[in-house]
Amino acid sequence: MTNINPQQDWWKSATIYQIYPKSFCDSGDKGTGDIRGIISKLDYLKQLGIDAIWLTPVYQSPMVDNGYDISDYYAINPQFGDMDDFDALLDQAHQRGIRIIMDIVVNHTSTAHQWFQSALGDKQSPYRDYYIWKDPVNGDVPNNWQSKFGGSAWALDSKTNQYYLHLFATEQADLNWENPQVRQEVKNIISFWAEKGVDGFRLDVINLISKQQDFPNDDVGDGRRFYTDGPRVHEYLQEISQAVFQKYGSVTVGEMSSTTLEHCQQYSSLDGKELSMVFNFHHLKVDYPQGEKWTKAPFDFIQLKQIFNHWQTGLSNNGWGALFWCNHDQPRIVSRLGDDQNYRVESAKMLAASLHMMQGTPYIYQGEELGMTNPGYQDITQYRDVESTNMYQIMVEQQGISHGEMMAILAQKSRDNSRAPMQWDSSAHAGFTQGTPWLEVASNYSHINAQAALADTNSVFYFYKQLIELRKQYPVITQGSFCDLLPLDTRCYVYVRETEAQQLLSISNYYAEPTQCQLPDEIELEKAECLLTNYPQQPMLQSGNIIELRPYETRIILIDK
Ligand code: TEU
Repeated sequence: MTNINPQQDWWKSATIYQIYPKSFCDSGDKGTGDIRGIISKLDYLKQLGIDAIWLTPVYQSPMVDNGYDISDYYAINPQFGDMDDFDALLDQAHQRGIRIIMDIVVNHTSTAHQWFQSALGDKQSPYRDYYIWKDPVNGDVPNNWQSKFGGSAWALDSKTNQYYLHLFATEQADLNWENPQVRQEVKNIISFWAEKGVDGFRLDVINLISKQQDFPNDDVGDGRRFYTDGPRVHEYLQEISQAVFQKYGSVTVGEMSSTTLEHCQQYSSLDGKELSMVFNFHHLKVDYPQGEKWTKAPFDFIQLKQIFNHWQTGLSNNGWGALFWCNHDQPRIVSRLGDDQNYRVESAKMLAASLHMMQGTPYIYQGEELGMTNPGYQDITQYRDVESTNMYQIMVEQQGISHGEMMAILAQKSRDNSRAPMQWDSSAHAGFTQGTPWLEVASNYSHINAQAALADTNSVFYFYKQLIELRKQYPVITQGSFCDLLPLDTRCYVYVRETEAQQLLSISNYYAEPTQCQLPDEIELEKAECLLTNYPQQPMLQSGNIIELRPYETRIILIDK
């Protein structure tokens, strides 16, 4: 059991809602969402019951990577509004008891940032050492590290004949954290937003900030082992945390790419020296065969359970994890692990319940609470994401994958699957904009939308609302121990959370076929109370400790000891 101080650790019984502003709500006819649009939907979010909003980047940016390429950390992108709009959002959210978490992207800046502009082509610039520069090796790139968006991670500055490192797009240059001035800039940026009253920070790819300084060639991989959870990363996080996060009492969540449990125990250790909690992505790679994202593949259910079990038990009493299925980089979960055609509502609810009863802080990505699906784009011109368009070019034009095959892969894996505009109602463009949306709305918006969900007491929306309430009501969800009761079951995920007073069972059928599962004898089902299920009728009869489950059925069961 985990001991929790509710005042200090408000985020341990909280649920956080992620907004991707460009796709959330356009207050006018630009075709892109904005801050005024978000303000107009705060009452909707209040009704859902969330505690905080994680706002993905709204800073000044050329938008090559939709705001993850920042050119001014102290200004709002005019596409989203201005600083007055931002202050109004903060104020309006706070008035409703909703906290605001800002996205901080400091592994890299946009190449349009004035630091980079000054550094480019000038070895004497005071900002040259803010970035990572290397001489060519044998007239070529310094090493074979690959960009996460495809191709080499190095780009040439022809004027000085040196390469700069970019782990993401060419327009996202990695900062040199070895330079103490860079770390001071980061502290200044975060302090500026904390002073404004922002409640917390989500730190983009923060476990990539410390690179192994000899920059070796990688003869077995793409280079990530030389900069992931790197040599000085914990030292840097402690430095920032002490100077800023601890001073302002900010909640923090680090996005940890390709990390390990051991590192995450330290990043989120309970002494609060580094961060409040961590995102890891291992459970979202169960449909990447041999680690390969760009293939079409079913998911590995047993592996999914093993990964959750490993992290649930490993972080218990040692750290704190974020619980999530969806974000702006991931396809929609109901299309990915559920059945978005025949059992959309049932499977969306099952996936939600199966995740939300774990220990950690749940994150809901905009539209997930409506059971929104992948949009099913069929033409390459419908895609906007730099990663998708790069990969299309690399795989079709350079590697010879057929256009049809690549379109099928993108329909399953592209980040644009989650970036399709939020579906508010059945009016034109789903009520997202009065103009032409920057990315096409999914055609199912006429029946999958917020207005329809609010009018239907059995909707996915109200199911999420109940999950959020249960977390506040039952300490066993935040504090209980975790045990997978049937790790080898090939259809059901059945785990128990336990405190001295209570047991909470989460029982889910992950498939479209009816099934049954046999619970261990020590689970006393006679005393059980069903707190939530996704079928409106009474649960099916059970004899002994056998539970019959309908397609994608889920049950949350409480047993008072
Ligand atoms: O993403 C980090 C990241 O590595 C992935 O989620 C990435 O999008 C995926 O591996 C590609 O297959 C963060 C942001 O969430 C993402 O939107 C940014 O593009 C990226 O950092 C760079 O800032």
